[in-house]
Amino acid sequence: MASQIPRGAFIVFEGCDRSGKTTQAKKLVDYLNKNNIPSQFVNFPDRTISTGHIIDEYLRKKIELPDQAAHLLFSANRWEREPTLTKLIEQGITLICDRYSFSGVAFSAAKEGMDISWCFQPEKGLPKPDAVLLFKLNEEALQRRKGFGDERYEQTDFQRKVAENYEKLKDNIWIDIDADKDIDTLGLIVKDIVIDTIKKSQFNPLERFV
Ligand code: Z5A
Repeated sequence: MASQIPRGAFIVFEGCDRSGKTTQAKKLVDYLNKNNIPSQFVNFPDRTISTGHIIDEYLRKKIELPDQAAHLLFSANRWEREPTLTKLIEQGITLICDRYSFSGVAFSAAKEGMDISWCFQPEKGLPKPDAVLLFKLNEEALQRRKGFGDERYEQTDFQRKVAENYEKLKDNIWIDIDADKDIDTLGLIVKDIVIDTIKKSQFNPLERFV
């Protein structure tokens, strides 16, 4: 009788700008692979694929788009990657994903006139993560990090609204991470949560957003 192949976990890192998600996600993937847990770093927006080229121009303020069109483009960017992501997870590869649908909703709904439930609609059907680690940094700690760049959304007031929206999106798969810690200490905390999630999810079916 064929034994069931364990699937990879799908773990998302979310948080405001400069909260340290990318640093931790890449560090973690190195650690997992060195310890024979096959894993891959993925990030959204993926600026290397078709929809991502337009998103890159939009974020660098080279083009303007209506808020709704920009929102749908970010979602389309996830749908463009979806077949690859699903296949990797089924093959047993754990994905550590730097921003996902929750960024899509939290950032778009921080704009005037954008309804949070409308923003979630195009995400329905995409793979649902097994865990979402929310990197939280208070404003004082954030000021100590390197400054904002010139991209769209890199303003304190806007980031505050994004943080409020994250709170509205939380359910039982979310875990708050106090990101005001040095990189190595944070790495140990994140690693324990991720290993635990990989073990718990490996024989559960991958869920989808409904
Ligand atoms: N967006 C959207 O609107 N809709 C969507 O659907 C999606 C995204 C998916 C671009 O994202 C924008 O797109 C983003 C959301 C929006 N806008 N904003 N703001 P991106 O992926 O291109 O960029 P980002 O995610 O914003 O990167 P980031 O937030 O700037 O970085 P981070 O990943 O949180 O942090 P980091 O790069 O790991 O670290 C930042 C700095 O802090 C760096 O100098 C590190 O060396 C330092 N650092 C990291 N960790 C520490 C600790 N622990 N202590 C001290 N210093 C640290």
